[in-house]
Amino acid sequence: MGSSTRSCLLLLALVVLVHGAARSRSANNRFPDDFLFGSATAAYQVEGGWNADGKGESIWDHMLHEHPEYSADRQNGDVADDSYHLYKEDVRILKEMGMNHYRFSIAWTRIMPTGEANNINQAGIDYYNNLINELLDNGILPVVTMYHWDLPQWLQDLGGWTNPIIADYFEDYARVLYENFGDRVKWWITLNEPLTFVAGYSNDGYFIQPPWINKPGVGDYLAIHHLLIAHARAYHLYDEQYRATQQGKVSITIQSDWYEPLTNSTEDIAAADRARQFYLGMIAHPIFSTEGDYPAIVRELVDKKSKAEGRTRSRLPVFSKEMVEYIRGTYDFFGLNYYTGKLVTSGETGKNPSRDRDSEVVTSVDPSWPASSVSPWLKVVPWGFRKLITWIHENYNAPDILITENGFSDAGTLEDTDRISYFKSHLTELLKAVYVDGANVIGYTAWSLLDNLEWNKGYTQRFGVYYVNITDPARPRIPKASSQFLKELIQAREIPQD
Ligand code: GBH
Repeated sequence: MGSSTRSCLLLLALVVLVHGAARSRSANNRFPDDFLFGSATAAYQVEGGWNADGKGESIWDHMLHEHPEYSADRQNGDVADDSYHLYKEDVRILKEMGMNHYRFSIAWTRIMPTGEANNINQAGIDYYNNLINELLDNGILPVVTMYHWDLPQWLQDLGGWTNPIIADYFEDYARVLYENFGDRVKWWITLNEPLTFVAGYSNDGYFIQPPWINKPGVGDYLAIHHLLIAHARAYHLYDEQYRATQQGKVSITIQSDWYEPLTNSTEDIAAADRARQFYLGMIAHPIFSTEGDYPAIVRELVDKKSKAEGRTRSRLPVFSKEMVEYIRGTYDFFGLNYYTGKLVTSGETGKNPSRDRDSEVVTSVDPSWPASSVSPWLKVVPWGFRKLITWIHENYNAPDILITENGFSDAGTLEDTDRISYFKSHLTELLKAVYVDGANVIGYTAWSLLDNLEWNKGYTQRFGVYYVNITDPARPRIPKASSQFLKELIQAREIPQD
């Protein structure tokens, strides 16, 4: 080959190379065509109408009525964003942003005031029918959470999640939902963040939540055990009686921080893995892993400590072989909530006994992580998002992952540039997990559509892309800069580059 041919080929190769690089760079920035964008809320945080038209009392109604002092600003969900009356406004702003889906939750007590199936409240069914129909009329898919922490107080009086009978009641509830809404709702999430709400039985941390029962390392484990069964019951019910005709998907939403080893030491690496097993695997492993059941390290450590405490049985109940099989595989996708990351080393912390102490890990945060959020727990750790997604992809058989929450809190400014950069950096890491690591992320749901009642923090920590002035009885929805950012991003299906 002549030297001019050679340099010609070389040039061609160079052009192809540069072109390819440019292409893959822009591809990395672009969302897959069928990727879903949405936003989320939860019933107690937005609906209000706490006793309207026959709604029953939930554990959150109960606690914040009895103990207004448990709330940072003495607010409660009695009126909240008044979405019970203003749901058309919510749909309007979802459409304004071009959202593909809306993740909202159903208040069990609005439909079944005591939680029992012999007592159905038609006004509650009507409300959700109206919301679902309004969404569909506007081309928005409903993604429905069955349980976002607002248990009927009547069921709590029977022990709530610590009573195994809860699985029967939850299955009854799921049946009512499939029967009434399943013709139109194709995305179901049984439970939101199990490991967050079971802390109501262990008085863990600073998150005061109902039933606020102080039985760490016992009550929370009972609740975990029974909610896994309840979830599986709802899943199998769908499989056996509804899937053929309704053809939707049923799964669960799990929240996890990313747990990064404090140093590269073998000890810290093992500690970080223990943290993932105790704070994510505890729920995910029984459902999503190949072998099912609680993670081996969880079983081993809790059993060992229970024995050393002189107990006749483990504080963590044991599943029969049949139950392990019954729970394993009860998912159609992985619902993931991500907010922040932690550094992990081994050590002893927490009450004795408690899940924290059982895990033999101590967590901390890196002082260099931005603490721009008003929520003290929410340090900005975007790279943890990618690592968590990829860890789930690799450990649980590459499931379809729907990000069901991700978001940032401030005190309530309309020029919410910190929220925009939070979204931007997290979406950038999400796309790395997709294009570089091969994870199957099918959608992203921003928490939250509206500023809303941040549980016992009231309105002091605001996550909305729309601002709500809760002293204005009309509760107008006012767009923040971040809603415009999401609108443009969804339109372009691409992360804007500076
Ligand atoms: C999600 O939980 C919830 O699903 C959602 O309802 C909530 O509004 C949103 O996040 C924002 O918080 O009281 O300082 O001890 C995310 C996991 C678990 C983070 C409880 C805050 C309490 C911190 N959350 N945690 S603190």
